[in-house]
Amino acid sequence: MSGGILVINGPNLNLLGQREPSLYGTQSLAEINRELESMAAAAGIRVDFFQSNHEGELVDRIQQARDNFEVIIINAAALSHYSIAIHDVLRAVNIPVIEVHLSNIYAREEFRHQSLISPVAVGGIFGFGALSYRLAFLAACEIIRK
Ligand code: CA2
Repeated sequence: MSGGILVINGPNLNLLGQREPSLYGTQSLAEINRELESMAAAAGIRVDFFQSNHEGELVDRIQQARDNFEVIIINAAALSHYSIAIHDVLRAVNIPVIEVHLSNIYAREEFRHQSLISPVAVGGIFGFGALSYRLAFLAACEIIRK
């Protein structure tokens, strides 16, 4: 089936809700995804989810998204800051990309201030915890409607 939104999460985000609640909140990734699922159902838009701790698996999944999804929402986690492979594949698939971060990466360590996702994204949302995903989802729905 083609169309819809693919939500991708990178390394360690499977730990959400279990550790570092002051930085990343108390909701698990499954809980965040459930909220996005209800938003998708209300909007009549297909949504699919993928999380991996492995750069190559993320690259494979993004390659497969070509011609199958209208928007990619991605929190590439630490890979955001240094993965040329993810930058390249996002550019190659030619699908609008929305970058998400739970935390405000620009208010943290300097090594988090660079994102290799931003140059290939239509836009990004960071610093609102789990709300960042929901705001990104609304933006994705608008992109699909236009
Ligand atoms: O703020 C974000 O969403 C980040 O993408 C999260 C990444 C971090 O490397 C980025 O700089 C910003 C880290 C994800 C790790 O998530 C954990 C969750 C719970 C416990 C430990 C790590």
